Amino acid sequence: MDLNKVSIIIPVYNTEQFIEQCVLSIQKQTYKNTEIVLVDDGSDYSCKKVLDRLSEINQHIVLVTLKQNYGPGFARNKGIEHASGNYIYFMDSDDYIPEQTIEMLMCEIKEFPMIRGRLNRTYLTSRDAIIIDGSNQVKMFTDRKFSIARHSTAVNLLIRKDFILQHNLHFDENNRVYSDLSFLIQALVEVDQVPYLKEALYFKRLRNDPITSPSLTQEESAMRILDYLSIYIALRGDSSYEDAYEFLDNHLLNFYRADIVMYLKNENQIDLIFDAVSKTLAMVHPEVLRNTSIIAKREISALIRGDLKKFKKLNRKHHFLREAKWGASSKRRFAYFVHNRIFSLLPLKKKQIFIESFLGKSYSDSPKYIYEYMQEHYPEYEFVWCFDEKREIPGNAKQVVRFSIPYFYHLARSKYWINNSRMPNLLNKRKGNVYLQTWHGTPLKRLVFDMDDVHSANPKYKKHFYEQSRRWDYLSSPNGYSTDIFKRAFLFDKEMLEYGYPRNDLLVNNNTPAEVDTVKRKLGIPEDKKVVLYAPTWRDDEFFSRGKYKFTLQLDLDALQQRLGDEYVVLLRTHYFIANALDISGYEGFVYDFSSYDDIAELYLVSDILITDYSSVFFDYANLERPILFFTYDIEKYRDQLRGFYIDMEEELPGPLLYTSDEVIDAIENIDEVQEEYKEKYEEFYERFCDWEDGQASRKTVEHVFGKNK
Ligand code: C2G
Repeated sequence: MDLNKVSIIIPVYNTEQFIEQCVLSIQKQTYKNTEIVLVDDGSDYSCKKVLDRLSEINQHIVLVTLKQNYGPGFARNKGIEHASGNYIYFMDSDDYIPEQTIEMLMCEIKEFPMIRGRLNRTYLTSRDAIIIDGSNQVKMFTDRKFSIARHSTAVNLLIRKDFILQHNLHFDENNRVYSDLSFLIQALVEVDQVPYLKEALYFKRLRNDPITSPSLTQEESAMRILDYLSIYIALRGDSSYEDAYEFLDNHLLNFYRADIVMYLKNENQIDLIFDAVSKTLAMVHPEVLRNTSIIAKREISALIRGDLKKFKKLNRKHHFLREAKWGASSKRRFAYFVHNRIFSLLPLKKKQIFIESFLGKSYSDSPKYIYEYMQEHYPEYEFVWCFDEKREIPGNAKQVVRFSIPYFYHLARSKYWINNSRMPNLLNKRKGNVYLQTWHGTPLKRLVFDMDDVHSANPKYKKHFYEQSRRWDYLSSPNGYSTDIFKRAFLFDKEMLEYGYPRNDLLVNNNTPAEVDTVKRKLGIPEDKKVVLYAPTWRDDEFFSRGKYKFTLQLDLDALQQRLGDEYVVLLRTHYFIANALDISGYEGFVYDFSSYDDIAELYLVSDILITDYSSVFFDYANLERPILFFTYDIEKYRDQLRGFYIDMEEELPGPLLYTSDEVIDAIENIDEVQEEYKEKYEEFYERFCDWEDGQASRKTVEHVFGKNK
């Protein structure tokens, strides 16, 4: 018999998106004597197909198929029955391990019945091993051995099979989310100590999309809480686990503080779990309860007594106190607290509009054009503009600085919100508030729920986006193509305003030589030179910190100046997320940096040629029917790793893809030929994306939301 074989047990339920990577990470292990027991727990056809294919090509896979979905506890028990190795190792099907994990654990298990490695939570699809300190020091858990069960998961645990059989260890088959806890407690009461090796890593995937594809523990439901309570009751009521009682009691109290309290914040949910929580807490040893805070003690005592009325009263008061405590911890939090708890109680101002563009960074985009239209035609409305600093703008709007107390005050009191990007997720939307979301571009790059991995600085992007977009009442769409994508990628099902973009009215109404000259003078650029505008987008993986992205200029300004300087000037315009300034010293009179200029629409108007990459700017610029070049030096990375696109860049764009500065310059020198070559594609593109723009989008949008003005 092969004494050193490790059977890796993986229950699988509809994780076709992740399972291949999980298996691949096992194939790459430096420890080769393994078998993979995949237990298909009643998955759908598409996942079954992946499992069949995997087991066909890998002779180390044992595929066990269950007729229906029994849950991970049953599946893991079945896996143990089918395992032929002397050692068992547990994984979840959406996780993966670095190459040396199994080898390290096998090296250090020695005579112990089991050994545990470290969990590392990640939002990413692939990560390299993190070398911790390289010393491979085993830590022995003796008095605190139960803390091995702290995360309620058996993954990254290597355990002898004969130990499992000898003690009849099994996973709870009735519990969907917390079945591992029973297995771990049964195992831990049988040993005096457990070795732990922090170098033996395991990557536990946090799903970046807890909305459409939550993992079991991401489900926010009464069911998950009731599952937890039932496993606690089963274990705590069994005298063979007496050694674990103190650990279990503390575990329950932590669960109470982290999960139950949050769930009960919504008062409508109290009745759903009150009795179960009450019964469970009554089992906790009074000595353990003594260590909790006064707030928790009071609540728990009402719960244990089953006094629902008292509990509801305390719950309300305590949530207020918890929020106040949170609010006292920083200036910004205090402002949120005051907004949600105080300003939101004041009456709504029915004719007040709170308006913002690009996170308060500029006076621009559709909000600007809606504002200017309403200034003229709807004078009875009052506006509060939000900026990051005070600005000169037309009209008589109030101005507030983003995140200041007046900002929160006016947000709470304005009946209407108009915004082209996102509002902070900690804000409560009031009953009666009407939110017009104008968004800021026809999508080329995949958006929110159409994205797989999220590489940007905020890994909770999808969840936050979902919560924020639930507040939108109206969404502007520039074309039919965008309507379809917005519905799907934003999970938006309220009113779509299909009138084109208010921000593009200028391009339709003011595209005359006289207007162009006026804007050129305003910008301070030569009227006798042609203009090239370079407006690239941002890169998700290049950032200093959240919201502060980096951009490195790849255009060779020397070469551009040498070959084009007599005829052209270049306007540089980085995306509003870009935090670093570009160095253009030495190019005065040829290169102009308009990165912090308010409104890009005015830059479009004066430009003879646009160069961009994956930015939505070209969809708008195409309204002018002028030439567009795509400087896509990093297209492979951008398309294949970072975002992925909705349209086929090679086939459908109205201009050429260029990869070097020389190619860009050649194209500009031969711009007439380029235009001729792309004529047909440009026409098709224009029809598909610019068709709705008739210069009336501001009016139509405003009339839809605010009604026609008599
Ligand atoms: N923008 C700009 N200057 C740039 C790039 C963009 O002023 N150099 C403005 C344009 O109005 C553009 C908008 O910001 O349409 C959005 O920029 P994108 O580069 O397309 O990137 P992003 O902000 O990620 O939005 O559906 C659209 C997508 O969400 C893209």
